[in-house]
Amino acid sequence: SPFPIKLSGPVIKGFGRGSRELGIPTANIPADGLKEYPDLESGVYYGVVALDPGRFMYTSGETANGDGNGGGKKSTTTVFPAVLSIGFNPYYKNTVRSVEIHIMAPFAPNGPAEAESQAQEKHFHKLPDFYGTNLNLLILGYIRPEYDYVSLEALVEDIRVDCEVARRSLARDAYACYLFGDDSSSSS
Ligand code: ADP
Ligand code: RBF
Ligand code: MG
Repeated sequence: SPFPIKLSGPVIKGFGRGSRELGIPTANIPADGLKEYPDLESGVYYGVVALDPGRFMYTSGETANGDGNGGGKKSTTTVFPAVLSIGFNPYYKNTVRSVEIHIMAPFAPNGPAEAESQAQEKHFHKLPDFYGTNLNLLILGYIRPEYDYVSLEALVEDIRVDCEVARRSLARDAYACYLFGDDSSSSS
């Protein structure tokens, strides 16, 4: 597996459509970093995002495999679950390749059960703007190719499903070290 794949860069202006047309903000970073991965295909991926330290800190109650009974350790982190698209957005027929990341709400502190109910959420997460901030992305898995769509609604519905797939995938124990930190492995 080629994962994890590391990409980073300053958050730049995109096409201005994410929030306005789709109601799904996406942080765009320069596509230059893809040069190091010439075989990486266009498509939709999931992963984790770290923003500059101090931005959007939140406290997670426990590790992902905690039992919800308070036995887990608390940690403060700026790491968020994310879905992203790499490619030409066939629905919009872009001529330049873009890397666009939608940051999802942090995982609930009470582990998989709550993560599962979060997966049902319909609304996309909105943070205060952070243009210019450095964004570090770790791509952990592939979801699907990019498609063209008959309507904007169909595109938005698929992105909602992508978020569910990402949440479910990232809830796996093997990813806890990326999302919550892990003393026994280096996650930085
Ligand atoms: P652009 O076309 O310039 O990328 P968008 O409408 O896609 O504009 O909005 C993206 C911007 O919104 C990001 O650069 C970031 O500053 C902000 N933003 C707010 N919430 C999120 C989120 N959950 N995920 C990604 N970006 C977000
Ligand atoms: N655009 C497409 O044209 N086809 C897609 O299949 C597609 N999938 C996406 C999946 C995710 C998770 C995200 C965040 C975006 C996707 N987009 C896709 C990009 C979308 O068109 C883009 O974010 C908006 O046009 C704003 O630039
Ligand atoms: Mg965007």
